[in-house]
Amino acid sequence: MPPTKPTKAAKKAATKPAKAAKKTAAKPAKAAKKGVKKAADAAAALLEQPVPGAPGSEPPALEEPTTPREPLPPKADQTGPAVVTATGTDTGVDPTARAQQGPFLTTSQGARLRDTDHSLKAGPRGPTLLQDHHLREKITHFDHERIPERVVHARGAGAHGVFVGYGTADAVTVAGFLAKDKETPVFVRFSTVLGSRGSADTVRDTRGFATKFYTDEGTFDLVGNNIPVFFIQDGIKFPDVVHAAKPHPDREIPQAQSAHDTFWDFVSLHTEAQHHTLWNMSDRGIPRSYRTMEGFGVHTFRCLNAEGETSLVKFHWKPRLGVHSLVWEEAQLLGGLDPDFHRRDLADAIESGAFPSWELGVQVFPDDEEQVFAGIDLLDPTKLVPEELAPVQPIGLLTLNRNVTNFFAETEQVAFHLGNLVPGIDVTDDPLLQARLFSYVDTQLTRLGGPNFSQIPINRPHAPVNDMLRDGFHQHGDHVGVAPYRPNSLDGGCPFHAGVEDGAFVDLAVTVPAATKVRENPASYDDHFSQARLFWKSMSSVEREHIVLAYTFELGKCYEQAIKERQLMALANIDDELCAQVAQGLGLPAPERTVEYPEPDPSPALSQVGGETWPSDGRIIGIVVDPSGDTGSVDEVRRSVVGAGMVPLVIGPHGGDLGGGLIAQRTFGTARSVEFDAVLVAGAAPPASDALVARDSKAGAPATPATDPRVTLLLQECFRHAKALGAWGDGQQVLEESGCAGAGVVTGDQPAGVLAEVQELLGLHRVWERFAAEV
Ligand code: HDE
Repeated sequence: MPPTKPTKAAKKAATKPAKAAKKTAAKPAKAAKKGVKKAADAAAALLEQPVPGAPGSEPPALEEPTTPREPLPPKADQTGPAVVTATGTDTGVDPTARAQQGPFLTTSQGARLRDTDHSLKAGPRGPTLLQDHHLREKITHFDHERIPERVVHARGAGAHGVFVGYGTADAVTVAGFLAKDKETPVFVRFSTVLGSRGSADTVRDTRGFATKFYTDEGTFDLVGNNIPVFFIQDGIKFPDVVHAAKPHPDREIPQAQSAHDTFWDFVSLHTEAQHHTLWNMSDRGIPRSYRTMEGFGVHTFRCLNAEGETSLVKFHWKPRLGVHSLVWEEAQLLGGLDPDFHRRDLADAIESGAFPSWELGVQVFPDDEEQVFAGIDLLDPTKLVPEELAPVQPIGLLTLNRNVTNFFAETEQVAFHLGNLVPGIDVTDDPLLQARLFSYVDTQLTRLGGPNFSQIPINRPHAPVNDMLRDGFHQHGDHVGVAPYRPNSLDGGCPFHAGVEDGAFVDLAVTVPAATKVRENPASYDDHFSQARLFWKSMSSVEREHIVLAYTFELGKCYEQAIKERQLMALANIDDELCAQVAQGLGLPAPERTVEYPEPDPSPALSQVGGETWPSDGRIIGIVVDPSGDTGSVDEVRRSVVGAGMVPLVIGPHGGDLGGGLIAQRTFGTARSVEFDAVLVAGAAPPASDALVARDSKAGAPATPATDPRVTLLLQECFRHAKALGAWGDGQQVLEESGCAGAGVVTGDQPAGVLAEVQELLGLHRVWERFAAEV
C-alpha cells in the first residue's frame, strides 16, 4: 500500500496557510493597495460614465480633428508590458509609453509624411510609380501582419496583474516569489483549446489558464487548464487527440466543437480520454466567465525546500468568485449574440474595478520512489487527487488589475513554456509533461518567427539575463564582448556558472530506477474509468442532468452509429444510469459494463453547486426602464448596483436619454437575456416604436400586447436559465404577464429591497430550484 502520510514539509505547509492568508487579506501589500485605489477610481468613473468598454481614452469629436497633437494615452485600465531591455534591465520608462511618438504621420524610419491617401502616380490618372516607397512600405507591412495562430489554444484573452505570496509555501519550496508579501508582476492568458483565433468564446471545450510570473529569479510559467486531468497519458498522443478534435480535414467543419465524429471516434477507442471528456461534458466545459474558473497545473511537480527536502506538488487556482458556468442554451445563444463574451467579461470587469482574483494553492504529497498517493499514480495525468484526501493549501493571491494595451503585442505574442522554471520548482517524469517540455519552445520558432521570441516585450524576463544565445531573426539584444562561449578569458571569463548560494536553478538529483527502454505504460495507467465514475458520483442531480444532455447532444451530432454505440460502451463503464439516459436519447440500447473496479467515494469538492455563497462582483444587471416613469429613482438603483460592485446596463425602448439624464446602454431591440446575470423591471414596458409586434410575438400572442414582446422574451429566457428577476411598481405587472413567477422572482414596492434580494440570489449564481433534475 502506498504511503499516505505527508512528509515533514507537507505537514508544515498544511498547518500554516490559513493564518498567513488572513494576514495577507488584512494587510494588503503595496500592489494590492494600488489595486484597491484603482478599483475605487474605476467605480467612481462608472457612476458617471455608465458602462465599461469605451473604445478610446477620450470621447471623439463629431468633426475629424485636424490640429496636430500627441497620441492619446491608453485608457486608464490599460498598460503594456513592463519596460525592460531585451535582457531584463528595468529602463525606468513609463510602461504606458506608446509605440507611437509625436503628432505627425511618419514612415517606419521617422520621416514625416504629407499624404498617405494617394499613391504617387504619373499624373492623376496614373500609372502608379514603382518609386513610391511609402506605398510599398505600407502595403508590404500590411501583407505580413498575420502570424500563424497557435496550433491549439488559438483563441484567448489576457490581462496583467500581481501575485502576492503568503509565505506558506516556505516549508515546501525555496521559490522566492512565494515568500511572504513578495509581489511579482504576472501576465495571464486564458483560452479555448479547439477553435481558431476568431472562434466563439462560449463553446463547449477545455479552457487554458496560463500564468507568467516575472520573478526576480527568472520567469516561471504555470501553463494549466480549467480541468485537472488530461485526455492522454503520454505526450506522443497529443497530435492524435488534437487531430481528432479539430474540424474534419476534408470540409474543415465543425469549428471549435467536439460534437463530431472524429472526436468521438478517438475518445471512444482511446478510453484513457474518458475522464477528461466527462469533465468537458459537465458544466466545467462552459464556464460563465474566466473569472469563475478554477485552474490546475494538471501534472505533478517536484518542489525543493531550504532543508533540501523534496515533495510532490499539484498546483490549483481557486477563484474568489467561486466556480460558475453557463447553461448550454446560453452558451449557444452567446456564440451568435456575443462570440466575445468571455473576452469582454474579463476586460470589462477589470475596467470597472471588479478585479478578478484567484488563490494559488498546492496539494502536497510525499516524494518517494513509487510516486503514488492513496493508490493514485501521481505521474498519470488522467488522474486527480480528491481534495478530501489532500487538502489544497493556499500559498498566494493572484489579482488581475490591468487590461492589455495592444492585443497582438501582448496576448498574441506571449509565449509560455513549461520549462520556464525557478529554483525550488522542478518537473517530474510524467510522460505528458516531458513531451510538453519540448513542444512549447519549438512551436514559437514558427509562430513568432525565430529563436529570439523571449526578447519580445511581453516575454522579456524581469531578472537580469546573461545567456550565450546570439544572433538569429529579430535580435533585439545589442550584445557586447567577443566571447559568447565558455570557458573564455577574452570577456574576463564572464558569464560564470552560479552556485546554489547564488540562486542557481539546480536540476534535482532524482534517482532513475534501472530499467529497460520500452514503448509502454506502467500497469497503473490501465484504469480508465474509476475516476470518471468518481467525478460522476460527485455531481449534484442538476449537474448530472446537464452531463446527460451534453453527451446526448454531442453524440446526437455524430453521423456514424458505430461511434455512438462504442461511446455508449465506454459510458456503461462509468455509470449504468448515465449510459441508459444517453442511450435513450440516442434511441440505442444501453450496453453492459465490461470492467470492474472498486466503488470510489464521491468528492464533494468536484461539484459546483450547493453550500456556499459567492461575491457578486462584476455581475451584469439589466434594468428595464419606462421613460414615462420615475427615472430618478431608477438612477438611484443604478448607482446602488455600482456601489455593490456590479455593472448596471439600462434597457430602454429607445437609445439615448430616457429622461432625467438616465442614458440607455441597451434597447429592447439590442438587449438579449444572455448578457445579464439578473434583470430588474423598473416600470411598464409597452411595445417600443420599432417593435414588430406580429413578428416579435410568437404565434397566438395577443395582437396588441401590454408588454414589448422582446422584453417578454428577455424575461422568459432569464427565467429558463434560472437567473434572478426583480421588479417594483408597474414592473411587477410586466413580470407577472411574462409568466415568470416562483423561486428567484423578487417583487416589492421598494427598489432597494428588491435589489438587495436579487444580489443575495446572485451569491448562489443561479436559482437552482428551477431545474427539475431527476437523474
Ligand atoms: Fe499545451 N500547447 N500541449 N497543454 N497548452 C500549447 O504552445 C502541447 C497540454 C496549454 O495561452 C502550444 O505556445 C503538447 C496540457 C495551454 O499561449 C503547444 C501537449 C495542458 C496553452 C502545446 C500539451 C496544456 C497551450 C500551442 C502534450 C494543461 C496555451 C501554442 C504533451 C496542463 C498557452 C503554444 C497560451 C499551448 C503543446 C498538453 C495547456 C503546441 C505537445 C496537459 C494553457 O506548444
